[in-house]
Amino acid sequence: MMERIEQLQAEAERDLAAAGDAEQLERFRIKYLGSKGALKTLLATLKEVPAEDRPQFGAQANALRERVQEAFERRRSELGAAVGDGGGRAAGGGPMLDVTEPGLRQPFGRPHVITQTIDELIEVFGRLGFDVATGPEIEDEFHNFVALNIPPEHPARDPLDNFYLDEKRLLRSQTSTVQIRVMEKTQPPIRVVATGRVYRPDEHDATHYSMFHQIEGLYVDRRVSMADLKTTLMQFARAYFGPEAEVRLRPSFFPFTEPSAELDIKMQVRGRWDWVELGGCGMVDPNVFGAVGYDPEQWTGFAFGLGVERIAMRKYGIADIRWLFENDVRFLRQF
Ligand code: FA5
Repeated sequence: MMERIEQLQAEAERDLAAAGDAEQLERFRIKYLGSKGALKTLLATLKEVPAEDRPQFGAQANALRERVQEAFERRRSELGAAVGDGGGRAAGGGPMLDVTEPGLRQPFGRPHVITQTIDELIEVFGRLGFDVATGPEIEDEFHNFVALNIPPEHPARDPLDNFYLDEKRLLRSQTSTVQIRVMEKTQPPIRVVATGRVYRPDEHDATHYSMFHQIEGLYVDRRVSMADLKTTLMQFARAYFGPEAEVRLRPSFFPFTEPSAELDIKMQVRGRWDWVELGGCGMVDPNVFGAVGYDPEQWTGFAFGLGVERIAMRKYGIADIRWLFENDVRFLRQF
């Protein structure tokens, strides 16, 4: 048996040295290393070997196979022959390229449904003539409250109802801050929308979250009226939700608009159709114009601030705001 191993080694060395091209090399591979090759056959004879010699024979046969495999690979790289080893490696050890094989599909990401909604809203308001403005998420009391005619004793300024960072700065609780920032650096006429994140320590439920997005609108010109505000919001609702959507304006109060209203929409939350508040709106209060140095005798305007999550919930039939922020791709992939 041991002679058989030595004999096979000698034969393999001779054949390998004689293999001078890719074809001969492949023939060598099949003859010695293939699934029905000489080395497999040799190992298959193991059971005929007497039990006491079997471990030694097995070890020698395996060692031979390894030596032949190594010698084969050495020879193949010497020749640089264009033959594969069937394991995805080309001759010479480089990667084998099969141009007919289907490619690996990379999973594509997509914008979050809130990002998509914001893009759609900017597009709709763009058609109504509104530019886009931005402002910081970390704000000072002047822009979040003072300039918006919200006095120090107002409950909206309560530290428990806001995320204060220190004495003077907080995470903005509304995008109305951007109204002030835009008016500080521009003269009327103004027609802008601003979108972004706002923060409030509200308890989470089906329609409330502690971080959410708003879209703010500001229109300042001469002789702007409540009719312009109503027309703009109704046209927006019709264009975005479709003519069948039920919306209403309801009288309300905000320190920075007078008169003020809430925009409500009928929608399904947790299986029930009900009026849900989309946002506030109104005619810009003269005190706000005063805070930014506009003459309230000359300029008039309207403003609105709507909750983007609520808009997306109505548009896409999402019954719970919390689903938007759980990062469950099975949910998010639907949009
Ligand atoms: C405001 O934030 C005013 N700045 C809106 C405004 C702008 C009025 C311009 C007049 C002129 P309010 O606090 O009602 O208003 O919030 C507006 C909308 O944000 C709500 O109607 C709702 O759609 C959304 N919203 C408020 N709190 C939450 C919350 N915790 N989670 C999700 N959405 C919320």
